[in-house]
Amino acid sequence: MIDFYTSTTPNGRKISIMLEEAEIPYNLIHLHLSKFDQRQDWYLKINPNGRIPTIVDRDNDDFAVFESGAILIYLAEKSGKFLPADVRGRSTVIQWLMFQMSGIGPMQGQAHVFFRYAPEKIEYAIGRYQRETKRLYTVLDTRLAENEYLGGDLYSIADMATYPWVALHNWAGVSIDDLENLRRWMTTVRRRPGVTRGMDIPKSKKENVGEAEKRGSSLLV
Ligand SMILES: N[C@@H](CCC(=O)N[C@@H](CS)C(=O)NCC(=O)O)C(=O)O
Repeated sequence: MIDFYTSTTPNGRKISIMLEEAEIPYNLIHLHLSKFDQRQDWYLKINPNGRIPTIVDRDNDDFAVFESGAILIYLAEKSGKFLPADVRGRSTVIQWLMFQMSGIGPMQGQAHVFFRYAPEKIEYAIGRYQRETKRLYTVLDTRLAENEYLGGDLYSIADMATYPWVALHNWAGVSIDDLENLRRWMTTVRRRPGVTRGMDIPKSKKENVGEAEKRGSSLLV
């Protein structure tokens, strides 16, 4: 059994999608970010970064894994699903997973912060992070012009990592209307039953974003 520590944010949704898609049994532990559950000492022992998501594998000597990309790889290897075994296929999926982890997540996360939450509207910061998010989406669009999924012909953990972020493009103030291939892929991924279930776990409840931001927490980063 997997203990899954998460909240209602895109990095958490990546893992709920994977657990649902791969049909891996898990216990859900919903952390309330606005109450700073993620900064408690007990939690820092399993996630030194004090953020969600984290898993603890009760069937592997309580092995803890933090960082959503590392969790996806761990679960793919454990289940034998959604990560090809051949060297090239595996590397291709990991390349697109890293592209999400190092590009889309951090850049779009900053677009959320400066566009939605920052008390001052700093045009330079808003423009910079929205433009960079759009540029990264354009890279996805080009990739998806010739490939059904990010890893190629097969749906993989790279798609699971990217979908919950692009699904929030409006929240970042970035349009995907002109990115036809990205929109086609969004529709295909959204229709998967595991994705529909995963995107609703845990159920959304309004976090006290304003209060949390004042205290230095980035709920959607
Ligand atoms: N690189 C980390 C990022 C995790 C992250 O930023 N999580 C956010 C929610 S999506 C969080 O826990 N925020 C709470 C806080 O900033 O205190 C990962 O991919 O796991």
